[in-house]
Amino acid sequence: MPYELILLEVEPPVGVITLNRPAVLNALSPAVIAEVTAALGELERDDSVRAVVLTGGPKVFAAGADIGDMAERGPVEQLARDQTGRWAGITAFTKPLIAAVNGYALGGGCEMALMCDLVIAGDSARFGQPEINLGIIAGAGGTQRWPRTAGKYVAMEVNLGGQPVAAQRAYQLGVVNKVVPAEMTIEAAKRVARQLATKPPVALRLAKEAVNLALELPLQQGLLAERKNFYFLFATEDQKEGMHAFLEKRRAQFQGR
Ligand code: DAK
Repeated sequence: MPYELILLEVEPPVGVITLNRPAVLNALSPAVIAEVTAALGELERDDSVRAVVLTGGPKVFAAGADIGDMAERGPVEQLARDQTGRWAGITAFTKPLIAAVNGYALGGGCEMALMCDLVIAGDSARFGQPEINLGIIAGAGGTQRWPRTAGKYVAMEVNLGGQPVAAQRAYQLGVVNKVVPAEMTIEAAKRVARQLATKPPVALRLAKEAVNLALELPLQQGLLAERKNFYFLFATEDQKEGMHAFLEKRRAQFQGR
């Protein structure tokens, strides 16, 4: 499908989605989110792709939802547009999704990064929820994912104060996996993606699912879900391949079956 607001590249085994509205700092209009989730759908179905990088390019990740698009709307209109349903396409993606963040990741941009599985930040990255300055609050997870990631007090600072958190501090808070020089961010994220692409795809999917469930379920239910995924993997060819390769002292070749 042709895209107008994003770029989609497939360099098997890695897919790269780049937000592409530089004139408005990659502001996330509903059309952008629709393209991102359509691209993720394509990459989900493409067996040659085993991990995906989501980036805003070298200068900015995204300065949030499109304020021009929202300014005059009412609540019923907002509700009817089912933005939440569209954004859910990001968290529904089952392959590893790695955010490569340079510059501002604000509002919905920050929430988009927090929806990814790993975050590689350039040293120019700034993460924040400035919605408070617009008379609203975060609407795509900012009040929920910050406390689960960085704890209550940082979440309060970010959501009430509206000041962005710089890359290095975000790293210290555990909000990002790695900070690299800004010009290296996308390549560093691709490197992580290529490493993950060598892993068994079904196990990757079930590991991702189980870790995400940990944020939702009481411990015993989470452990049960983990155990079921663990047992299920003994039905895969990749489990046999992984264990035989270990015993035969060779590198495993995982097929995703
Ligand atoms: N929307 C629209 N345009 C934006 C924009 C945005 N979020 N951010 C920047 N721009 C535009 C600017 O208007 C400017 O356009 P021109 O004037 O050149 O035409 C251009 O991008 C360059 O921006 P600046 O001139 O402002 O650049 P600076 O370097 O001076 O400042 C900045 C960069 C990022 C600090 C500043 O642009 C800024 O504060 N931007 C707004 C940040 C913000 O408040 N973000 C939160 C938006 S609310 C939901 C899903 C998502 C959301 C809610 C619900 N559901 C699923 C229910 C998300 C909400 C939000 O993100």
